[in-house]
Amino acid sequence: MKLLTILLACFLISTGIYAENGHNLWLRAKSSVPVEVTCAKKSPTIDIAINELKNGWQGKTGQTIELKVIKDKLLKEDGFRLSKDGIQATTDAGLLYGAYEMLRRQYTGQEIRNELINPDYNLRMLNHWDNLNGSVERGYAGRSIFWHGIDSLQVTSGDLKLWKEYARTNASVGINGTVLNNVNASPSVLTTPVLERAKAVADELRPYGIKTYLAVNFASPEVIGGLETADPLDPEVKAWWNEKVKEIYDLIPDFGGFLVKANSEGQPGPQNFGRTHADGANMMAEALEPYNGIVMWRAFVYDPSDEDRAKQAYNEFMPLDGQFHDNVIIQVKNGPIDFQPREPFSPLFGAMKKTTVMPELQITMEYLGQSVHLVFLGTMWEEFLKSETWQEGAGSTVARCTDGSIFNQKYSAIAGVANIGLDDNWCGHDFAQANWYAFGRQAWDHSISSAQIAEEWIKLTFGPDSFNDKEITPEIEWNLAFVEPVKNMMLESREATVNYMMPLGLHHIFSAHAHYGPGPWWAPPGMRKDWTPPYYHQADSLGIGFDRTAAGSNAISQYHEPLATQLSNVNVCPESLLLWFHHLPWDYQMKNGRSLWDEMCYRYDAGVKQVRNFQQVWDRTERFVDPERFAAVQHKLTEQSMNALEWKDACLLYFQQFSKLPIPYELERPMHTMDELLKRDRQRVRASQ
Ligand code: BDP
Repeated sequence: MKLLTILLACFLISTGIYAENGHNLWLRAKSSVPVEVTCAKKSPTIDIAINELKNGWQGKTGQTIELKVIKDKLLKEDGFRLSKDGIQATTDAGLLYGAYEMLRRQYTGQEIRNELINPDYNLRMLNHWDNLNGSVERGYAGRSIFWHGIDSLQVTSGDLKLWKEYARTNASVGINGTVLNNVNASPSVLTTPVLERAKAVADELRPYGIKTYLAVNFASPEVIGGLETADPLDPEVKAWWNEKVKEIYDLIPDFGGFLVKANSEGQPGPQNFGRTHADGANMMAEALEPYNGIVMWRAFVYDPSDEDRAKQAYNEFMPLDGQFHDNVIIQVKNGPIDFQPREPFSPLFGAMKKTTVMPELQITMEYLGQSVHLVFLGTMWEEFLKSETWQEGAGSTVARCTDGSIFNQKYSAIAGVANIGLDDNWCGHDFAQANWYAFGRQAWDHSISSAQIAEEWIKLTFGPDSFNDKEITPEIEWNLAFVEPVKNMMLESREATVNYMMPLGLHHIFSAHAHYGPGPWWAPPGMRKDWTPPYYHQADSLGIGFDRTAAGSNAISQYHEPLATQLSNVNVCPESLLLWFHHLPWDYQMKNGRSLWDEMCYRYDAGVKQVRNFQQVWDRTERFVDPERFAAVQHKLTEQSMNALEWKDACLLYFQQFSKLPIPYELERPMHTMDELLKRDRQRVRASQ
């Protein structure tokens, strides 16, 4: 029977008729040639490195590669020295990263020469927003890979297999930490049976150099500990956390630490007891300190006050700068509002000079078309990491303000909210895998270009083995007719999404809570103002945009000079962020001579056209892609194209009620009516409730 299955599989592969579900991500098995790999040291991690090299070797046949653990002051913990005939590192994990780098270069045709390669951030981690019941907050790729419910904590062989694949995938791009559960954390995560399952995950991840972390609920001592308070200064509360931390380390000796969402969107926190974020974070930090554990304390805080939401995190955290223990890291979302298609960087980066700050990116595309739209986020993160803060003079990019090269800090870290679930292809959309890949690559090397990342990912994820047409002459044709156009599509995709959703600095004009379709009108009676789009776009008969200059909310003053002055000056402020910072009349003249209204119409129209062009680009690639992935992507692009048109029509027809101006006659006319769009929106809102 087994033989029969193997024969059948061989037949299907040789005829090209096999199902390709994308499960192998960028680690598709390639035919390899023999290689000798030696290492004087033995460990589970080194065994993995040796096997990976043996199974994937594309270099000279019969070559000998030496892996060596050395002492070297220039190497960081995970760094390595690469050469044609070996890898040297100070740690086993460094050797493993070196092995993956060597293979990546072989597969993608990059040169292997003598080089010292260190990661830019020490802690490169995924944050899973997975709930213990198995659902995933803002997850668009199926249910949780870690949790199946509080009554199903027993670990199965299927779990172990999946966790191992997950660990390997992460290690291959340098990710070395993972938070197993949602920041909206259930107190039950700290109960013993749940911790035992977390231990099982940690055991699978460890050989791949990955540490396990948990998100915890600040009220845990009350909810599961039976105490009367969770006041961080209460001795019993402290003792409870100390005990809990000890229990965790008994199970998971290399446990990484806690991630905490406190006093944010209704979550409990130290302020419930009249204490500060610093009091809360430091109390946990003290419990973790003896084990070298860390606390990642989130700065995603805002209240429905009269203060501009974009200013609130800065207002709350800046006065605390210098008060946090050195094993506390403040985790700050890339932008000051919330993972929008485009935001300026949060002014907290570089401003907190005596506190370690880490960026939080969102890999799962809550606000960028979820797992339906093809949006490569590498470009967005590159723009963010390379943003100039001016905090310590020229060259103080966000990346350098957080990687430890400017400020003296014990840790440097970056996190991405994972887009991973139980779907066969892990991420829902085949191209969403590229964002997991990009996050790892940029966390390791924040100066790498998104173009390089896209090219690597394409070459690793598709390739001659998945050609539909076996007559293709690989290299030349593949590069010109597949790699290049697909790469260009990826590199353009985020800007296209900004164009058809929220061009020129518009933000948060989604409908209701699903954050998917357009809803610039959405403001049900009684709803918190800062949860409704009109709060953000401020459209009226005079114009549109959020005035954040001194005449408005003055959020601009939170940025360092000369940036603050540049942003305040409407003639200098980048047009891509114009309506983020300024409320402007409909006839305001743009640099290209068009009125603001006309330019908005052109941008929305351009976004729709860009996606239609992506459909053409993709359809032309059919020969190069296995039928399954080709059809899946084609199908999603069709939906994206329809959605883009809906976004354009909804936003233009809605804003036109204020501008009272025609859509330039040379542009395509709306294909929907306002009534139709409102009806569709109501249906969606009902469905999501
Ligand atoms: C928002 C999400 C919400 C998260 C929150 C957070 O809509 O689901 O809980 O961010 O980051 O973007 O805490």
